[in-house]
Amino acid sequence: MMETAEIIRHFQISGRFSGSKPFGTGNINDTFRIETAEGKPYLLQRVNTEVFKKPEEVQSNIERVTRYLKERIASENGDPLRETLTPVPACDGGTGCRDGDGRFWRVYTFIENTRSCAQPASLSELYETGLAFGRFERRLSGFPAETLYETIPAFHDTPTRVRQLLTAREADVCGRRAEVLPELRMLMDRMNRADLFVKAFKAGRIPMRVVHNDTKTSNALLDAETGRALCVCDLDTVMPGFAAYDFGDGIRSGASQAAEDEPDLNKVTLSIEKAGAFAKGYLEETGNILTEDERQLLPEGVWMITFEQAMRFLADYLNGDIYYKTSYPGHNLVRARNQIALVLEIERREAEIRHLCHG
Ligand code: GN1
Ligand code: MG
Repeated sequence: MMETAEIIRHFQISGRFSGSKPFGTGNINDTFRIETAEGKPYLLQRVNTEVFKKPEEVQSNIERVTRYLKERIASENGDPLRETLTPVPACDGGTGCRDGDGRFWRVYTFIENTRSCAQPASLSELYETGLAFGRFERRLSGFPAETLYETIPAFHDTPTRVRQLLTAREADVCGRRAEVLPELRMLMDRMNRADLFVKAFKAGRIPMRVVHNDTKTSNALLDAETGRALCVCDLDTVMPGFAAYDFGDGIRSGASQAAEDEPDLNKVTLSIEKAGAFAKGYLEETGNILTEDERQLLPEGVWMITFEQAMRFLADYLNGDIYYKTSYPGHNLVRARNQIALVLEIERREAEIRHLCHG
């Protein structure tokens, strides 16, 4: 594609551009793998500026966090070039660049020989994915959280997500409300549970710490040869937050027996074994940094993040599919129904989920 060749010239890469192709499965940004002659491959991304209104602040967070991680990794005798992302400097300074249409681009070195949790995931893949996200939080536990920008306001503030769904319902800009009354009712019936973490924080029971905030299993890279945890990617939402959402999102995405847009709701069940494998990896890394209350509340994050995700998909459907990429009409509704089914499954398995962090 001509355009990516033009963009990549604005970054300090080695080698000459020789080709690009779309890469990955993200719902927000556009990603390309760039090949170079006499050089290494790169990862080029167009950051979605409807979602990230201030991409320069996103880049500032990523630069600082990856620099800090590289020091930690080196001090643990790890490989700073493979165990975290490496943003490539732009020719005009910083690590991002605007094109003539105001679109925002960035480049990373490409980490080769990786894969993420396959669908359906194996227990060892989930364990390694838990290790990867837990290690990320552990290595960042000394980073001053309050100095990071909030790249999406109220991102995992579940009460705000409730209000956003109510606003979408009232506005009903596409006339879709009538079609989703049962889904709205189901979610509204549960809105009094939404403030659990906000209340625990206000009461001083849990801290805000540097978290990843988008721990779906595809965002953890495993070494393709050894299958071991290697690196965490998709750092756009790294900011202060609650560990329980990271814990919960790993299980929401990795322990469901169906993809999050599977239309056959009979397939939407939770594997407690898989949830346990993720929890084991995550806790092995974070056991020493989490407070006792924080650890107690981790299992609640599984329900909370799934409830929140269901609301976000349904709100986007009501708003006319303006946030998530969709592949067909009704995609967001399929996703919302899938996540609602998963909330119900999590409620049925609540006792088993509570046990995940004990023993
Ligand atoms: C988006 O970018 P991606 O696909 O990893 C979203 C997450 C959702 C996820 C659901 C910035 O993540 O919050 O959990 O889709 N990211 C943002 O698949 O909204
Ligand atoms: Mg993302």
